[in-house]
Amino acid sequence: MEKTMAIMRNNRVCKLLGTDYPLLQGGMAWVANAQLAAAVSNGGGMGIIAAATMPADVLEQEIVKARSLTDRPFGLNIMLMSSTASDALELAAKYKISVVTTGAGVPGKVLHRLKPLGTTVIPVVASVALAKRVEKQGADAVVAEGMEGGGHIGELTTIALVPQVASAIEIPVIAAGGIADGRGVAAAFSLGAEGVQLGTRFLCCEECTVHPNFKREVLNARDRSTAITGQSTGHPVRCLRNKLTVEFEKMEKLHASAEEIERLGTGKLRSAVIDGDVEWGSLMAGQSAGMVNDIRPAAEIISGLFSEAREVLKGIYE
Ligand code: TUI
Repeated sequence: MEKTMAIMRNNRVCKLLGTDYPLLQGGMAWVANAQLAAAVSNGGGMGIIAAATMPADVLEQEIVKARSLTDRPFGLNIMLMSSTASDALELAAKYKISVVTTGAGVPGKVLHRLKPLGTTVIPVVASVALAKRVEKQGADAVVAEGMEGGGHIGELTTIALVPQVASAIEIPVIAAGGIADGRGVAAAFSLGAEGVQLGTRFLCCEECTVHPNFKREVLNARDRSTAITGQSTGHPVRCLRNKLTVEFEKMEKLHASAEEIERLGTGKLRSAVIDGDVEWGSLMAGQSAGMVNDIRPAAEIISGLFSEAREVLKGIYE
């Protein structure tokens, strides 16, 4: 690793996370398990286990497994809309997880419970208002996630959100949404971010256990391969287009009830990730899927992102 890279020297995110690179892996539900988190942490980033809807005993096993796979710190993502969020919170406390990210909601409870224990808490935000609120509540940094990202998303794009959040708060901002290569990393730093979070790129790393059919769909994706569904229910989700997203679109056009629409989505992420059902499963992925064209080890992806970012930034100023 080149220790002299300017964006890593005295970088507040590296210091906060205790990592070589200012990079977090996205907390992808059903995907971000111990194996992926350990691979990212071993590669010099911050690997994250997604608690998502995991029952407490399964999550506990993943935490123990990750500890056996890496000596480096790893984190836990708590999806605030999940019914198992409070179990995940207690496990984060029990295992003294060093870094906790939150998503899809307002993380007041998480901050209140974990800050006194010394946990580094990094909420994912999709607005300036929430960024300011969590800073006041003691958050250590925020991930500002644009709607280019996969899964549950907000309204603003990364290019509009990140600089507005960076101007509004003092704590470090980590950019997410649409970043999958060194050009995206360079852009994020230009927008005022001091770190990046990537999800979709890590779907196609060697250590990711997502079903090979899902990986193939990401590799085959183009610029317009994703769609947003669930806007009418207030829970917009970005996925790769397939029979499921077409059915969602039909139902939303017919003004189906929120319950009917939510019912159509139930269990579909699991069937995509575990069973490899690429027709009717929920292929949550971001717009950067069109840039993901190979399957490489996580460590190689991470070092490549930052060496490419360096070349991009050097090239612009030469
Ligand atoms: O959380 C995510 N992405 C996710 S969670 C997830 S699990 C899932 N499974 C089945 C169906 C739906 C979801 C899949 N993808 N990203 C972090 C994120 N958080 N993006 C946007 C937000 C967000 C949005 C609004 C955070 C806070 C928020 O606050 C609302 C408010 O009142 O300000």
